[in-house]
Amino acid sequence: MSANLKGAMVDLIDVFYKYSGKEGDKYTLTKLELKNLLQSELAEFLEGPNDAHVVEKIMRELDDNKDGLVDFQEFVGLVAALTVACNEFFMDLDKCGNK
Ligand SMILES: [Ca+2]
Repeated sequence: MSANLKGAMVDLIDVFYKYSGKEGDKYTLTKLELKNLLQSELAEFLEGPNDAHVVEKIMRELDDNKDGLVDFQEFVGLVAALTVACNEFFMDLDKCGNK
């Protein structure tokens, strides 16, 4: 797998619009669209993504401007937080000499 930042950025945009275009405004995620995205793309990162309360909680945390929708900027906040968490996880592994 080749890694490049530009490709990762394009992928991030592609993934967002793949889900945001399903219903309502195609530039924002509704709660249902967010739920589908979390279940399909990030199930292994999230505890109980099938749980309605979990989706509700994530939605509330992401929805900075409180309009009941998650726009791309709000979505990127989630991805950045998860990426930082992943990085810390791998740095810990490194410390343990498991890498
Ligand atoms: Ca919003």
